[in-house]
Amino acid sequence: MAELEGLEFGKSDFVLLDEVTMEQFMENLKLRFEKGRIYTFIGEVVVSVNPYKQMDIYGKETIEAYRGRELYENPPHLYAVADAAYKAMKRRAKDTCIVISGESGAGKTEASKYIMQYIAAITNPSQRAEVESVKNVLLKSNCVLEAFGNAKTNRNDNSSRFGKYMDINFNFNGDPTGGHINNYLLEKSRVIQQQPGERNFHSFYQLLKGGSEDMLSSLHLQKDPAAYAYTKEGATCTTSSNDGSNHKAVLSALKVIGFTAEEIDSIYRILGTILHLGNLEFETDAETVQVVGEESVNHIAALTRTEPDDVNKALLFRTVATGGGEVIDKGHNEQEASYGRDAFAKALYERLFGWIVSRINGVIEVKNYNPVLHGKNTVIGVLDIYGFEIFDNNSFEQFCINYCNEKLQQLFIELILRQEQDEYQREGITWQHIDYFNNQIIVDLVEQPHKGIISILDEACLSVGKVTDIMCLESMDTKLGQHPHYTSRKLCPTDKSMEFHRDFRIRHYAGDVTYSVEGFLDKNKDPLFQDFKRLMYNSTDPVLKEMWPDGQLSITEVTKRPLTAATLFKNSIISLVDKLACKEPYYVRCIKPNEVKSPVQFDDARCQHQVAYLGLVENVRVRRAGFAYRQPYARFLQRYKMTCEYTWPNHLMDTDREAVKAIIDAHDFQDDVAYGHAKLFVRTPRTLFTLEQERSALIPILVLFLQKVWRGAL
Ligand code: AD9
Ligand code: MG
Repeated sequence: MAELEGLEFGKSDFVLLDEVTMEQFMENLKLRFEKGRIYTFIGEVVVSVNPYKQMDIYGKETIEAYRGRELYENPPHLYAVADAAYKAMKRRAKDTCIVISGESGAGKTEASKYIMQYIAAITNPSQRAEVESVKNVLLKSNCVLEAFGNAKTNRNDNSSRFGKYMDINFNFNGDPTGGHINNYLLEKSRVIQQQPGERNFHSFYQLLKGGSEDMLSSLHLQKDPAAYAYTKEGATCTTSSNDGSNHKAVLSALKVIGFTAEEIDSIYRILGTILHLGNLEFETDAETVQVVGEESVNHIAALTRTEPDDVNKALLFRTVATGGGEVIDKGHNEQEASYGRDAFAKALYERLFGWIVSRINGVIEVKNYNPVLHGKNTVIGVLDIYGFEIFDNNSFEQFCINYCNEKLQQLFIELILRQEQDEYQREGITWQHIDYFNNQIIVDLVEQPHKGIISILDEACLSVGKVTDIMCLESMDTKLGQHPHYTSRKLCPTDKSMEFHRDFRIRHYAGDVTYSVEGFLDKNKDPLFQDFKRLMYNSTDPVLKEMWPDGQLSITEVTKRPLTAATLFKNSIISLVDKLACKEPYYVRCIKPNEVKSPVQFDDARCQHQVAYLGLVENVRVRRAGFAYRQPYARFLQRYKMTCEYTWPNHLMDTDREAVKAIIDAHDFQDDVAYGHAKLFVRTPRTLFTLEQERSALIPILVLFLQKVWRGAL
């Protein structure tokens, strides 16, 4: 067992602070960070500070120390939470989930990987081949998804540009039998444009820098990312990872997962297509728009297994149905053609990513599971989703990401703060109410039907006639002007930090964010000409065809207005929250110690801001005012009755509650517990720890005793 920490490392659980104040919380967090203790508990919640250096705390020995142990037996660690979630799942057949939150660069993705590694390490002791293969695919999928879904941003060299929720399924033995990945809102605008100093998705640079000569020449690509419009911005960025070796790792992971050689070939041909698309330009000659560079069109046709003439036509024309039911080809102007090209490139990448995820899901989905034969199939979900984002320029993507964080905060409030307080009331336990900010009002501001921002955006997108971003902003001003969490420059003319006719601001739970409305409607509508879809559907490459089933519709059949991007996102987040809400939640709250990726700097103001908006001090108050552990009387009695002479083997009292009281009194634990209507509430871990130890010591003696009874020796 790992040694419990000495006092020089601060308090390993914030619940043990002398006084629950922000000052003491920050002092403890800083002291622990400086002493290399990056994890601290708040009861069952782990607070993690990104160490920005490799730590020797994830090895086999540490895994063994946490395996099967109670939370309070070891120093705080991700493994303790992973083990708690696993135990709840295995012992009590509960579906559990581990929600990892924090802002960009705070360490969520790294934490999710350590958690998965831990679960993989402690399961399948008998090394059954089919379970090993599931584990392998689950672990390898990370490498592939990071290559295609992560990118270097100014805040994080390996920033996840999509949200990920992974369910791991377990059989009655507690071994993984499969899983399912849900991905949320890939930031596809990055495919065509990046902020200064940022890169496109890793996959492009990995291909260019790590692809073999043969591969690159078959894709008609040269090695230099500066040669391509879509990767030029990031060509000179330095990153901590090695694109070349990562490319090899991704290729090998794809093979291990089960992608066929043809599929892998299709994936890289799609990446090549996107790079060639980015280099296409258009010119107008005698009022006719043409593509500059026939060669690129030929490459695109060859890589997508289509005809050059068809590629050319899709780039330059749009099929439209006239009012009279006639179908005509309408030529683009240069601007429309460039817009179409970029929309096509984004859609190609987005569908590729979605297809990769569904292909992985096909491999890991639980097959032939018979609950009668195999027992209940339980699940641990791991959520690693983009954290709250504030950039200099915040657009539609930040709006969606921050809305998602509002929803998750709401779930946290629901599950940890409100439910806890409600339960004390229900159980008749004396309880002092703790105030916390309930962000439901901001969630409503965004998602309320008819009134919320998403509804107003959708209305603008779906209305007939040209509605501009500015008109939409005016509509928001009119409808939301009175809302305490909404403002715009027009509503607050003196506020020079916003621009007239462009910016609006939301007072989020995590701070104020000013969004520029420019491009909102277009990103929300997310249009793609049907001609591109048809082009891809008619490809002779079965993989591409599979990605574009909607391409089989002719223009006259495409009448239904598709759901907007914001509504699709909202629906997916609501369903995610539903999925999480029905599981027993475990939380990892990640904190980014500084903006410069330094392993030694603890920026007090930045950290305090995060602690404040994550609601951690309130979390400690609720936890401390209350009781960290609770158990129905019958279950408590069943487990610990052997530790007390009045209850073993059976008690003679009127109720289980009285019997439980007898156990508590016999151990002198009265001050640490409270008696609810149906449950016993325990304040600190020490009580349970002592009972557990006594129980473990008694079990072998009892077994011996019972064996003798059976043999008639007694
Ligand atoms: V984002 O919202 O996807 O932009 P994350 O996921 O919160 O963000 P990530 O896990 O990618 O952040 O961590 C950022 C970097 O911090 C990693 O690339 C590591 O270099 C570093 N990091 C994070 N956690 C650890 C750790 N436990 N040990 C060592 C770490 N380094
Ligand atoms: Mg991440």
